[in-house]
Amino acid sequence: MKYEPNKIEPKWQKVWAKEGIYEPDLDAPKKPFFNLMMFPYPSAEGLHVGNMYAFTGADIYGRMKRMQGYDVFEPIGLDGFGIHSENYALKIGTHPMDQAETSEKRFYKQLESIGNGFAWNEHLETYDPEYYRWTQWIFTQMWKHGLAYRKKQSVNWCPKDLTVLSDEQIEGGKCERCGAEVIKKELEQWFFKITDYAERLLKNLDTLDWSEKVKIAQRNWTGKSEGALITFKLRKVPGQPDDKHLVQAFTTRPDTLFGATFLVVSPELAEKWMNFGWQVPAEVKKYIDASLKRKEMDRLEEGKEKTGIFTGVYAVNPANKEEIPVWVADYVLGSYGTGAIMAVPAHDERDFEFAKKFKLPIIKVIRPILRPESKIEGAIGVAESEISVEGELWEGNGELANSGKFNGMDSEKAKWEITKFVGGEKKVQFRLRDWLISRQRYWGPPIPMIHCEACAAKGAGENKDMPGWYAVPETDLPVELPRIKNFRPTGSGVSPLAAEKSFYEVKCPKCGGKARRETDVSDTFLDSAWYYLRYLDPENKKTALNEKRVAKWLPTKMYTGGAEHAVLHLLYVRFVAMALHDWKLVKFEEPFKKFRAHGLLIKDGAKMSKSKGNVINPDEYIKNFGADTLRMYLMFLAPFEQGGDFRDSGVLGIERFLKRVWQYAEVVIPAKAGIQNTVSKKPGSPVKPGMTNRASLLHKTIKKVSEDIEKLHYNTAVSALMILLHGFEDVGGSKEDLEVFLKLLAPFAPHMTEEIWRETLGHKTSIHRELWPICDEKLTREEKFTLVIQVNGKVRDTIEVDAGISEADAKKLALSNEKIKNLLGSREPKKVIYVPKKLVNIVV
Ligand code: ANZ
Ligand code: ZN
Repeated sequence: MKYEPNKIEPKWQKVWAKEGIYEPDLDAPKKPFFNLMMFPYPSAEGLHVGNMYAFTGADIYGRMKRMQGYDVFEPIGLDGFGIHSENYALKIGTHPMDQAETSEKRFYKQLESIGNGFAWNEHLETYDPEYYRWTQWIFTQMWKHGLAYRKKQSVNWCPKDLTVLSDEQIEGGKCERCGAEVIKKELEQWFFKITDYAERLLKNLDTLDWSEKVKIAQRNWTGKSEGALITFKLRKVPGQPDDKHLVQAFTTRPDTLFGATFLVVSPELAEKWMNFGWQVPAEVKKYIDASLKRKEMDRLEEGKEKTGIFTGVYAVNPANKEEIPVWVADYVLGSYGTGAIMAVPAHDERDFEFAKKFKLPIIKVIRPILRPESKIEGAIGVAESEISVEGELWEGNGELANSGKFNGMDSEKAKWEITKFVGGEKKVQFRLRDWLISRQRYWGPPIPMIHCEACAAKGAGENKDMPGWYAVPETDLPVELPRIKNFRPTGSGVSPLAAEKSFYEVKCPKCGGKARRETDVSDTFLDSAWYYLRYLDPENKKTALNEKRVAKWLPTKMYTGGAEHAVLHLLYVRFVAMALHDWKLVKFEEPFKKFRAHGLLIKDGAKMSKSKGNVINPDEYIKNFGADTLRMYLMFLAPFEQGGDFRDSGVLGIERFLKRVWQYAEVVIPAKAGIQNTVSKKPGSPVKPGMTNRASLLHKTIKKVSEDIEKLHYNTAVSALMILLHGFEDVGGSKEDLEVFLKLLAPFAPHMTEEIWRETLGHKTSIHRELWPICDEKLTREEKFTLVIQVNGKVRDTIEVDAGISEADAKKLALSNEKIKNLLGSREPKKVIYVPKKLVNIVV
């Protein structure tokens, strides 16, 4: 029979679904293993091979775990709300609701074809009102717990997508999605107070088994700095006290305060001062206005020439009472710290550049301490330090100079002494900002809030800081997204829903008067911040999550997804879990014990992506080669966490391999009848030396494949299987050997192995329900070698040892050898030398 994946694959997909082999008992799992993978957003033409790469890699891991006796739960769904899907609908001129239906069919059909062990019964879609009812419920809980608030803010605005963007959605000052230049806009927005959780989000990272680069990205994003707030008095006219106005600066180096020779305020803070009535000189206003048009992100660009302007205002350095000029410059950010800095040009590079350009005074207040050893040893050490002393900029610690009574003090100590001296306060500052949750778009869950003017006027409401606002009562959820004709974003800062009277005109839940429904929708990242919980009971009509199942299955044992979500999704999802934990709905704080980021697929040297137009559609390959071949090919490229370069020639190589597997198994057919148990060697194929030990090769392969899958080194697992097949072809193998081989291959080529397992070998149940082969360690050891033992270079004995013996063990064996012990007597060895695979020489 010919290998025909097009026939085999759909056949087994149906059988698996019918038999429910990927549907664990969610209520009573014995060994639960939640194998989560990031669900796709079905925006464009369909699943692309990059998605498939991610899902296959995650699936192989899950398949091995299933065979290792775990109840593996591997759900899938669609992250179908949001701007990706909406833009696509706009582009092709359909309604997002219709498009969602089309995409869903298409995606699910494709996802079925890739051969993953998905638990299809638990699929979910974020745009399903039964799902987003609970997304809205989570919003109302955030509100009730004081974690949701509304505030006017200057936000990042994409003039092309006509929407607000969070900082995370901007790359180099451009909209991450469409590449348009991001501008600033003042809007009323909803926020979640993720900053309340900054410390925990940071601290818990240490407990997580996650890809290191993702943890680093989260640490940087959260950006904890310990420093101080120092207050400066402002003076409009030099020498004339006018102590009504103050400005605070956040600094991580209060020890350098005596060297603060000017202050710099951000354009944002300067604008606020103008709003409070600061009569600003015309050129200064011009500078501020121009700076505000630029995005913060771009202002930080390295190597960018510093710009700024003197405000005409002075401040008093509280340490030495010197009057120092106040400048406004765009290298200071409005959104960090207090939006103002004390500039210490002698010890901060940015300030140094600025001072040089604008000829501002530079006073050194920290001297590097000469290390004692460099004083003794002379030349090199001293020279190194001298350079730093003489150099113009010293950013390190040291001892204080030019700092009055603090001279000579260690700078670390001086930090807090000086803070105290000037009445400053210690301050921990995070880079993390609150989560901007509202979007002025159509395709998302309406934010479930109602505003009543009458109540607001009376100061009534659920939150005293935000009178007039009410959460939609739970019984009224979901607030269904109406099907409207004009769903196109308006660009005026309001959602298209704001034009739908029938949508926004509601009664006040409190006074029954005329009120207005919020017309913004929530950020897609809220949809994906809790989907893993819903998978466990997606049809639940009573509660967002099934607490019993959640307790059994979570945290997930594995989560796989793209590193590009390192700071977006992965931080939000952790935050929501912590909040749910605090509301006593889940026991864990961290939803994912283990997270692994897969690499990216490259095509012709560029990341495969829709915007680059180099996307490969897996359908074609599945049609021509079968999903098994494509799966294996993708996994063969490189370690899964590294990604790889997609090439057609590689696909052909894997196809040949699977055809050989097929061919080889066909020879075993007689074994099925029980006539013959051993496959005869192919006539004419030479027996390679080293292949004679069949059992050893087999067990080494079991060990290698198991360990490699555990490490997600799928490429080398595949190589090991190739070597084993060679071994079989050369020296033959028993039916049992073939079965072991098929089990090891099953996670990679689930259809073909099932076909051979059931049809050719006649098993009644699925190979995917078989137990994973266990290797016999004894058989995996390498041969022995003769270890020579020498004393002072003379051979005294030889012993047989395992080839893989460690240096420590070899030395131990040599020293405990009876002959050697007698020879040495009471003499202590001075040195023991080991030459791998050869000898141990004991020097006495
Ligand atoms: C004086 C000083 C002296 C500083 C010195 C550094 C070195 P991290 O570690 O990132 O928290 N800074 C504070 N607010 C800022 C803002 N809104 N925009 C730009 N820079 C700001 O950095 C904290 C340091 O960054 C602060 O400490 C401040 O400069 C600057 F030798 O104050 B430092
Ligand atoms: Zn009211």
